[in-house]
Amino acid sequence: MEVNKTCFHPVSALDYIPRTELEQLQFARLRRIVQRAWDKVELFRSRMEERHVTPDDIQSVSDVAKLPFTLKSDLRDTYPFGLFASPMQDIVRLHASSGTTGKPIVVPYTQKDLDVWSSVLVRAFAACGLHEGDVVQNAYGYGLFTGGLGAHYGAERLGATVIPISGGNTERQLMVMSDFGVTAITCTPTYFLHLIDRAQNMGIDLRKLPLRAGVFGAEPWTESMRQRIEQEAGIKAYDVYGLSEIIGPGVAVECTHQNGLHVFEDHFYPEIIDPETGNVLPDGEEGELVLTTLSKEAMPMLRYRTRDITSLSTEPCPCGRTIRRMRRITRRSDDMMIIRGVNVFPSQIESVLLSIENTLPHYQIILTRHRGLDQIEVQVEVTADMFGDTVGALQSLQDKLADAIERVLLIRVQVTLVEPRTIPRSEGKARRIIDRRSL
Ligand code: DLL
Repeated sequence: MEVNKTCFHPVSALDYIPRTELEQLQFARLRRIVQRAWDKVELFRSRMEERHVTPDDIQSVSDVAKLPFTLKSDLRDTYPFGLFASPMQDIVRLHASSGTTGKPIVVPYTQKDLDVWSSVLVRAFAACGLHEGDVVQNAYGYGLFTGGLGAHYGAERLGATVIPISGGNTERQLMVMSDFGVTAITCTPTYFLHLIDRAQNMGIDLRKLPLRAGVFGAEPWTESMRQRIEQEAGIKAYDVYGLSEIIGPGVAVECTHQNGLHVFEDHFYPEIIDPETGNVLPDGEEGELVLTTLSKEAMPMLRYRTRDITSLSTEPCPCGRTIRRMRRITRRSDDMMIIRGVNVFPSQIESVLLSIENTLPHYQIILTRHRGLDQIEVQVEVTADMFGDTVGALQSLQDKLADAIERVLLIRVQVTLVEPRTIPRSEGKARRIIDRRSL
């Protein structure tokens, strides 16, 4: 296949590597990482011993399936440094992410890990059509969250001019965007929607600015959100995926064809499993994404269960990249709500809301329990002019939404229409579900 290298950066060559060579590289790296995990991390060694597996049992890439899974709870149970495979003097950076309890999980990097991280982000940005000379407004949060510093070093290494503005202070974001010749932005998709909102309020037309691309991730978003962003800001919106336990942003990214995220498989080996049985599923089937780091020194991860639901595709992409693609992640195996016995995913509600006119992409799902019965209320912002309309118009929109949601979820929900900007905004990930059922 003809390789379209219009957005090519030298490190991107690995994106186009023939698959047989890729597999050899993956195999060599897998053997090394399994040996490292065995030698340096007590938990990995004991888990492997329980399964009667040693590093010598890894004779091909598919032997990864012989290895035990690693769970978020393993990081919690070994908090803070129990899974580290490098001594502290070799660790040059620590980040952290929320755990399942009060304590965060801690992720370490050696200098080489940081180099790998920047290199995958260079490949990610290049895949989105960014290049040397771009002016990148990095509105991911700086700090323990991996988004800010991760994207920062990647964009710098790409040769872009980076504006390390971090999240928040929306008016200043818009001033910088208007005055500094910003050509690309990185932040969560919901925060960008908020920027669009505020820009409209301040009379700024984002479509008239040089801004041409956004690299959005850190939370699930939908095709309808992409359409709104692209139309209202006049940019191309790309999806970037990652997680702290593996490296941070830069595990997978869309190319300019916007049809699935290419996984940087030479560093992160993906598998899809059935979340119930743990069995590996073939490419094309939907299940839980499991990732094994192939080069991480400070904290190798063996078969980390991400809880993110997706599928892998080996279909060739018109961009010519040989690395596999994963479908965008719209749900996790653990954000499922069970409401009156029915499984409900917030992304299902979101796509209904966005498909109906006069709604804004800001909503919250509030779960309560009344006399043993789960109640679900969906609060959604609607355009300001709806409130200037008759009560009848509001009522009919409310009914229309409730009907549309019922058709998808098979349960009746209470829909409450609220005025624009009443739902609390987040500078990072939007808080979509408020579960008051246990109170
Ligand atoms: O969110 C890393 C990141 C930063 C990714 C900036 C992209 C951009 P964590 O805080 O550890 O790391 O959260 C990881 O967020 O398991 C997914 O459930 C979710 N997530 C991340 N990116 C996406 C995405 C960062 N593009 C968790 N689509 C992951 C859907 C995403 N979900």
